Amino acid sequence: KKYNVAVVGATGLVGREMLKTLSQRDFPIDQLKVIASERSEGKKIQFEDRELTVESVREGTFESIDIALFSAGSGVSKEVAPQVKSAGGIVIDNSNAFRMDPDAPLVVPEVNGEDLREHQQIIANPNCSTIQMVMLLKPLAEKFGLKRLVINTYQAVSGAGKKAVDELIEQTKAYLNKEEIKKENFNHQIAFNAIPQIDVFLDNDYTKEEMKMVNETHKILHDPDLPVTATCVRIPVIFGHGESLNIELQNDFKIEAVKELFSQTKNVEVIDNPAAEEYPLQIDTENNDNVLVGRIRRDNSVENGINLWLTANNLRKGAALNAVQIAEYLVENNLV
Ligand code: 11C
Repeated sequence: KKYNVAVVGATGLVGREMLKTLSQRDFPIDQLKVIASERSEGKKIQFEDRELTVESVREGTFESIDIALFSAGSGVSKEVAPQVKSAGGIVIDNSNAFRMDPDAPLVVPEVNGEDLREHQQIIANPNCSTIQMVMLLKPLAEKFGLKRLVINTYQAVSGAGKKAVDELIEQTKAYLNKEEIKKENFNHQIAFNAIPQIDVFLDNDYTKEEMKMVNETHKILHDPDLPVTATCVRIPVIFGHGESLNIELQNDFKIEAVKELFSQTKNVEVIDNPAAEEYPLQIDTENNDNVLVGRIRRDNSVENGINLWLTANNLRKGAALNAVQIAEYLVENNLV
């Protein structure tokens, strides 16, 4: 069987990656619609041997659509996703519009794919930095139990979209040429700098990105009481998010057993050879869909503590690939 698929936000960084991923993974597509804002209407997008024309949302756009992948911001999702649902289709939404909605499963297929069985046509794709992290937390939770988690992120500018990538490149050139640094997407200079703010500040002085990591982790792991705290930092890297995790486990463990556990976890790759100075790098994620983990070592300051470092491609496993994997799970389990 083949499915009618729409990509909403098809001209953006994640939207393009969604199209690429659908093709690379041979998703069974019959009709394919590429949808974006009116500004992009009429643009052509090549998908395999099809030349697609970008449409904007109109009456009837979603009439025959089985699955719509959204990555056009939460405003568009809130407004347009209900239209897909009432036309009978399923939405897989990459924005934060529905993540905390109790009716919307928030899913990383390797971690909580089973939650898709209860879907009510709107499914949320988690935040990129949450996705890569829960891929490691799930096996640890199952084998040793989780007690507390401290997260520090080192996030790529592509998480903030194409214009943010351009801004890093322009600022870098301007800095090297001793020209004026122009700021539009980031409140502070990002070239040759680190900015300890991702998304807006909330009343508790954490940023929205930091609270996403807390709340989404609770929901995905079905562990709403797990103590989690995060500091999220933007760094001048284009692709690939890095994270340093400090994890306290419930039970005692051997560090070799943790490495072994990760090496047996699907779509996780251990790169951990201090003697050869080998560990995951953000640049390693450009053409690698796995979550890369290394620097795995015991935290001797607490009982049952681990420190580790992980990287993953924020546009692929952190966004487009995870969304397509959700679609694949739906198809494989007759949930469309
Ligand atoms: C960033 N994590 O790196 C963000 C991008 O809620 O889906 C993804 C925002 C989201 O800026």
